[in-house]
Amino acid sequence: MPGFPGVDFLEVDSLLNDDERLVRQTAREFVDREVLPIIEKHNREATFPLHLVPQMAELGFFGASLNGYGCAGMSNVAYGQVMQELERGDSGLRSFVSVQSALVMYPIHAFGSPEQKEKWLPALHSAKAVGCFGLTEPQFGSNPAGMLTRAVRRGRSYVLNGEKMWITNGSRADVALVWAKTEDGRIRGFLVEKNTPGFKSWDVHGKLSLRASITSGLSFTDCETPQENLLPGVEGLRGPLSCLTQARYGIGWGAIGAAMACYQTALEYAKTRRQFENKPIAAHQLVQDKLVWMITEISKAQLMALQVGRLKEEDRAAPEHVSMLKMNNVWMALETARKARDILGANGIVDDYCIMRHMNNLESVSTYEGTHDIHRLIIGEHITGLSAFV
Ligand code: TGC
Ligand code: FAD
Repeated sequence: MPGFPGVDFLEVDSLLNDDERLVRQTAREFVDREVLPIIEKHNREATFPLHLVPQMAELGFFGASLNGYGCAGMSNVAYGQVMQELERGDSGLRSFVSVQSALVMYPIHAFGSPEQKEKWLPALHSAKAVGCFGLTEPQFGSNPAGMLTRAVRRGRSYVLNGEKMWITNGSRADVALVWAKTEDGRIRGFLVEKNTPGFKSWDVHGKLSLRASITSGLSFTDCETPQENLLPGVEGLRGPLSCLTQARYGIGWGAIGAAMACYQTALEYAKTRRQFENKPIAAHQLVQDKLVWMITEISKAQLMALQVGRLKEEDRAAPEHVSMLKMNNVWMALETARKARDILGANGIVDDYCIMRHMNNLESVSTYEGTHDIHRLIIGEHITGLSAFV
């Protein structure tokens, strides 16, 4: 079967360098060869394809934009290309890499002690260990500042009590980065290892979105964590939010991949499906209108992702730039999926085609890492100087 040809109306490829194109091609072939043949089965059975994890490690996808500790040190744009291709396969696959890279490896790299870095970064990079990121709680999602999880100092340990919810890879993780308030009310990060007494996890079942991804709850009951497991380099909400800035950037690229898959599927279908006068539906004006909307929005999304990526490489990407990228590109992908589903008519609702799976996944992607509206308000605060949150 021929591989994915790409969607590149504005020749955005010409703005990439050779390394970036090579990384993208590697990720593209991996997805065509290893992911697409098996993903619908995993989605149907609500299982994550764990056997792909060592292969992704081998390809250097974990912590790909970090330097040292065996990491690939690739450019932010090359990393974005990987995220795009993985999400063209499935948002669950991109989620796995996002969490491991941006939400667990990045904070250890940026805020960890030398011992924490030595212990965890090579293991996470090679996927000998899997990590998760526990910020959201049952009562506090968009407003993590309200978190109830507490860490109280006892001798050379911290004792954690509380609950985290909707945690990607929570039950699979060897280490959970848990954000909790200490006695002074400051938010701190703790590396809680699997099998620590008092730490439990369970899986969320019945998901109609991100089915090929593990989503868990975590609970901490008098869970004693050595003080060496506290991330020393950051205090306050700035800690978790700076990790989110990294992960939201990856989602901004990933969403383009999901949109590309839906567009390509709808285009091929519209050229062969015939209705009225034996014309292909692609010849009907309203169908063309939908396809043109998609390719235009995908092209704009590519340019936005590339520009934020280039700013990031110069250390000039602000959180509000990343918010616009995440907000716009996920919305664009969701609208693309809805229009593509419409073009396939009844065939659009079955899993012989990827569209409905992407559409359902994108509902979660629109919610996690800051909902669409939270990102509107972050940008709104930036341009007006007035916060809608207080
Ligand atoms: P606010 O007062 O605005 O800020 C508190 C401190 O944080 C700093 N800050 C940031 N730092 C780095 N990056 C950012 N994006 C930052 N945004 C803010 C800020 O400068 C301040 O620092 P300091 O030193 O002055 O204390 O905080 P707020 O309480 O008003 O909250 C603002 C708000 C609503 C935007 C924030 O809470 C937010 O982003 N909420 C959304 C929560 C969210 O995104 N949760 C995601 C959970 S993880 C997840 O979904 C993983 S999905 C994984 C997958 O499967 O892919
Ligand atoms: P709420 O905060 O209750 O929001 C509900 C609605 O109210 C939304 O429409 C929101 O936009 C709106 N709203 C809230 N506040 C305002 C406001 N001030 N103004 C206007 N509208 C507002 N979390 C983690 O910590 N780690 C993970 O690994 C992780 N993985 C996830 C995986 C999946 C599949 C999902 C679905 C979620 C995951 N999350 C994770 C949680 C995710 O980050 C939260 O669901 C998200 O932050 C939203 O929180 P909430 O669901 O509590 O919604």
